Amino acid sequence: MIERTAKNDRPDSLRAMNRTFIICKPDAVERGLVGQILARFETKGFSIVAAELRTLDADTLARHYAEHVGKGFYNDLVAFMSRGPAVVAVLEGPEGTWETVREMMGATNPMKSAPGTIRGDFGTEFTENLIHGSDSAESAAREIGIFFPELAN
Ligand code: RTP
Ligand code: MG
Repeated sequence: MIERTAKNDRPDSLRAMNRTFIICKPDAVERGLVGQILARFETKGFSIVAAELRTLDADTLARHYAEHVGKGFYNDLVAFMSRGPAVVAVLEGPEGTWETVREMMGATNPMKSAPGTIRGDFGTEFTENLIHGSDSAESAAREIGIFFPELAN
């Protein structure tokens, strides 16, 4: 027999779930904004299935930001991302959660991010833009594998 949950009245086995990976970057930790950032995702209805305060090293960042290695901003990005602890986390919600998380983050440049988004409400700096979120289902799987290998499929 399949159990139904009060929350959605659908069998859990039939409900397509999606996990995505986020980082509350070191500026978010320094500024004491992690609680507010995570609260937005929880209020939206996403679940935190893993979260840890972690200082990221250059090797891990090179894997995570492989697409940016060698770009003009890369050294500044690594210096920023490794200068203090970040909060790495995995969020779970319905299919397409990664995309909604990206919408809630706002555009990469906080000066161009819409009000109501995390970057739009909390930031002004291009590199120090508070939050990372996976940019596709494939990226989410890859990044969860880097940071939380115990959760990888
Ligand atoms: P993220 O990967 O961190 O979620 O950000 P994103 O997709 O919105 O932007 P992406 O193009 O992947 O860039 C990664 C991070 O590098 C920094 N950056 N600085 N100064 C610059 O020109 C520049 N360009 C990118 C930002 O921290 C950006 O989030
Ligand atoms: Mg990106």
